[in-house]
Amino acid sequence: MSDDASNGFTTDELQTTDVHRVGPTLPVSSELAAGPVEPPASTVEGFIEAFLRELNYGQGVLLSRSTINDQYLALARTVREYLMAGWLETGALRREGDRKIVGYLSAEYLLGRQLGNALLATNLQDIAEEAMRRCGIDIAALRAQEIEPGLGNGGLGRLAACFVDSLATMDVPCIGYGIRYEYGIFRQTFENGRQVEVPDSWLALGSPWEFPHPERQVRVDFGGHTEKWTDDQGRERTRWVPGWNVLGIPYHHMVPGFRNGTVNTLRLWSAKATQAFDLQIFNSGDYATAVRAQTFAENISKVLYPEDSTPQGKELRLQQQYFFVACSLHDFIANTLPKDFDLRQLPERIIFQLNDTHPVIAIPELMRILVDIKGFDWDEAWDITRRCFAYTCHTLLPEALEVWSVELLGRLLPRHLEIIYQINELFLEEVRQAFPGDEMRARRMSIIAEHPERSVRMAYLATIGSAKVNGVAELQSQLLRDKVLPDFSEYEPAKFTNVTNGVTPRRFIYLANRRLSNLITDTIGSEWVTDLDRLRELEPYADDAGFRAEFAAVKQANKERLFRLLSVRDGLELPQHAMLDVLVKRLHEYKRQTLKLLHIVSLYEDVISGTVAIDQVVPRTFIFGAKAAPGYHLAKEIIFLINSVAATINADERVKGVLSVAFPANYNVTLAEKIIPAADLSEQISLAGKEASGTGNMKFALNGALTIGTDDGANVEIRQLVGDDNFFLFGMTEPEVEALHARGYNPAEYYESNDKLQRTINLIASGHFTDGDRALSAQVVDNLVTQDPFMVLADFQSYLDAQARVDAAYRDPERWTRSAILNVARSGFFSSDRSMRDYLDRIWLSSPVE
Ligand code: 26W
Repeated sequence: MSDDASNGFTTDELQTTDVHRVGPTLPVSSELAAGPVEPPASTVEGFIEAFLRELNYGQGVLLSRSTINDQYLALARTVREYLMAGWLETGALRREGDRKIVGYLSAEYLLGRQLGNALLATNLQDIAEEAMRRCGIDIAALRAQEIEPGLGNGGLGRLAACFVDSLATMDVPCIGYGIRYEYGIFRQTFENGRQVEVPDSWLALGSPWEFPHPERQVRVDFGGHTEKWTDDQGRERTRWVPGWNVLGIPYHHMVPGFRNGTVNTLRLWSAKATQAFDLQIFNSGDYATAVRAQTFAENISKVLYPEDSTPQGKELRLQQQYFFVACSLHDFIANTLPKDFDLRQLPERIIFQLNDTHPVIAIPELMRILVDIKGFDWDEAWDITRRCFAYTCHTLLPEALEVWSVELLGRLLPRHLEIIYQINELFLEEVRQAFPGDEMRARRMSIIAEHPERSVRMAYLATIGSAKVNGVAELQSQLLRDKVLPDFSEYEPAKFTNVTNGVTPRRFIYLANRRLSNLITDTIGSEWVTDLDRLRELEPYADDAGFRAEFAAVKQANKERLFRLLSVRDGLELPQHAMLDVLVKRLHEYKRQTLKLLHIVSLYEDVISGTVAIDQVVPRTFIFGAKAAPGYHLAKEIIFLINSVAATINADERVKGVLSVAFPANYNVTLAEKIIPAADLSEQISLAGKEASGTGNMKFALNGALTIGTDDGANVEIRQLVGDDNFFLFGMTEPEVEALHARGYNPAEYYESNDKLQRTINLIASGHFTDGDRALSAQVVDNLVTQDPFMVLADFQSYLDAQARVDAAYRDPERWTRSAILNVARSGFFSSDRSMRDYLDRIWLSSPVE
């Protein structure tokens, strides 16, 4: 085996930066802490000392002169110190051991705030709070100072964050790899009811949670062409002669396990211009041009694409994907494995989990490393590669399946395109052998699509190049096999499996809902935090009136906390004693926010038309939270309409205190942690067969909300577990949806034949909510009545009927609370710890370290 050094991992021309810090020794005034104490003692006094040291010597200010930001940064760095020994130890164990490591490859991590989680993991919550109090600081103000790293769009990014939390808590060796976007998901504001996007400068006030390692930079190549050459054994080889390159700088984040001493690493890559870039391409002696070149390179990690499920096929996005994947593979092979590692053993040391298709270019990249650089034969390299990857598919929408045009891929990554062609050729040969004469099948299964333009189907490449393929809930995994990848599942049935998603109970119960956590722990002990099946032990308490009263009091207190926040944050004044009915998720037609809107308007119309007396209406407060992709026009029109309906209803004296609608801007993880614990009713109302899993649905159930939902995604499993009596099911099933499609769906028929639906839509169309301007609601209305691609009108009546059952149940508070308790007690399955066990058993084929 020979190394081709011209095109690999040479860093000899790159400077490294060795940094070391020398601490001060002389106290300057009585306000200063004494010299460094190590390790920080887990006492209030020890914590204060460490905090003041960070404030003085880290941040460079005196307590009396410090800003909230100074205090926040010092507090964060103090907590960090408590994690440091565990981090160093975990790292050393990983390097020395020979255990299989999970390399989680994800373009998104929607982490949420870090301070609370770090305090929780270290069990320092009470100590830190008391320490701050003694310093005259309200810790809540410091918590509020943190801008959450919003490095993801929604479900997929949040799932990645839950998974790395669980792996650390379960002591599973894992490196999370991703991109350090300088700007995460945009901040949403409303102007006259319309969404306006503001850049999310989450790094503006400094991030104490990241550790930059410029000395561990990696060079990533792009463009150029390929050449053939003959090695000293007479074999024909290929070399990539790139056109330009950038540097990847790793930023390390701690991923602490829950009080187990394990701290795994999240490694996020930031792009930096290389000198080579400036010189080779743009060296015209023109400073402005040179700087432009730098900007070009650094754009790669500048901003998260806010498109959720509609890939635009943009060049920069492919650059992002290859950039982080190339950095990550290099990092693992060159820096994490021992120098003399035999790469034939690679599948024993790593499994790269592909979080959707975004990192799938890693498959040809590993082939390139093995074949072109390390000199492996193709067949041996392919055998290794296929055992190093596993692919998770997170969607059922055809438009969300990524494809890259051959033209673009060939221009940006010419060698990778050749490798993809080769993979495809050999694969199709196998298929033809297995199904002689079935040329149509071979064409269907080709990685290369011919129409509408020649392009690379990344889901096919992922499936062919992976040891396992999984969906994220039972129903979606079945549909994945039957509808999305039927030829592949027929060809290799054993490759396909399901792992139902989960959420971390640390963040979404313990941190977000302290009151409920305390009640649970007082009742069944604290083991549930890392063994969520233990929640079952709460079941008998559903019949205990005393427990129900305490449970209901927790819910009420959470509502009041939320209302205080929404009052300060959004100027919203909400009634204290209405049912809290919540729909929070990305804005998308398939998620059917418009169905919820029709329900609200129908209730309102009932009252103002005199059909229903106001005292017959169960008081409800509706909460929406949703960001729309900036280029998704109809989604933005829907946001405008929700805001218009909210403004009209909230201002109408006829329904005051009975119907209220709140749409706080900028729904994110931080806000979710406040809204979910307060919710009574969880809306999971996607068209059956469209939502892959959903994870918000799990968070609500675990926090004691009842679900009204369709038979879609993980709703199916939630209903099976909590029982039909504790779940409000409505709508068509997936086969019914298919059948209606096949018959030919005509929404107008539903409009014509349902009087209530007609009155509801007519009220919206009349301009009642838009100051009489009918044009302002026309796009949404016309879309519903004439197209309705997600069959809102077809499910309308069934939804209303289910909502009537909700009202009836809510009128009986004891019955409602009983159901809510049973939802908590029976949802332990939805811990992401269980998801991780499933991945270990079915996909990664290794068990956690002791
Ligand atoms: C722009 C390209 C693109 C394509 C697909 C961006 C993002 C996607 C994702 C697949 C969208 C996504 O977040 N999917 C969600 O993944 C969650 C975690 O598995 C599921 O719970 C949601 O049902 C699914 O929509």
